Amino acid sequence: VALESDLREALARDELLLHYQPIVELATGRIVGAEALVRWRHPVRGLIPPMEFIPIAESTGLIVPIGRWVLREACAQAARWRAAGTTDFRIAVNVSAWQVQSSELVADVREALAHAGLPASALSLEITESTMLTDTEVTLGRLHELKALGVTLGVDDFGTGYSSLSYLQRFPIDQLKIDKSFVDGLGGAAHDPALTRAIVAIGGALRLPMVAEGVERPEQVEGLLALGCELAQGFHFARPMPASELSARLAPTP
Ligand code: G
Ligand code: G
Ligand code: MN
Ligand code: NA
Repeated sequence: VALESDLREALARDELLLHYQPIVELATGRIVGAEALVRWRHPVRGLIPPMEFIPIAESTGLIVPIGRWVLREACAQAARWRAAGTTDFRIAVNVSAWQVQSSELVADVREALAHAGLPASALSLEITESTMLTDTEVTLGRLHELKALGVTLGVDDFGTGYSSLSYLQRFPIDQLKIDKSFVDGLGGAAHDPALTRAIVAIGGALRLPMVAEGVERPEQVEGLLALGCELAQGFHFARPMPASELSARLAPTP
């Protein structure tokens, strides 16, 4: 309860911040984008990870203003990186099921893009597979509204939803983010890559670009390339980091 009232003040007190985890083109190693990941610098408890406060934000409705701030901040930063020379840089922002249910999401996305001067094609919204499987009428309508803005829609944690894949054909999806649990199965004698191969094959069959999540070992890079996956993120490349650190690692778009 204490944390909840603190969270109400966190935005006004400027206590939220974003870290950015690079998204890398596997064939070249070049950073072509990043996923924005929110953190809360609590005055007493220190840095609080999203797993601990996003659920509170959702149950209190604070996710709407917090999500609005995340979109604004991430789009503004992406526009700066593009202006500095990484002209094809793309930013991925997580959007929870609660945000998709909110009628304010579409206007918030539109305003964040306009305020930053960022083209919609440079923004990818990550929507978890479980969101796709709930409240499908509202979800379907919302995703079409977002799609109409020109943003990329990506399925986060792809492969973990297991109950139905039919949403892939009904929803206007542009990209799949392969869940870490499947990437773990690549490289190393103890692992069986059969499931990973099957998951990547689904993306291939639907002609959807794929981003592998949670790449931790060099052998996984080879395995993903062999399967036809072109983009990845994970500790093997870089951990989530402050904007200033990512600035130092970016190269101009060739
Ligand atoms: O690094 P990590 O602990 O940052 O992130 C944990 C999870 O928190 C991510 O899987 C993501 O789903 C969620 N998350 C991170 N940032 C955001 C955000 O800005 N909005 C929402 N809704 N979820 C986020
Ligand atoms: O659910 P979402 O995909 O948005 O989760 C991103 C989360 O995964 C963040 O908490 C991030 O810190 C974490 N993460 C990113 N790369 C790796 C990795 O290589 N290994 C592990 N264990 N976690 C990772
Ligand atoms: Mn994500
Ligand atoms: Na994920």
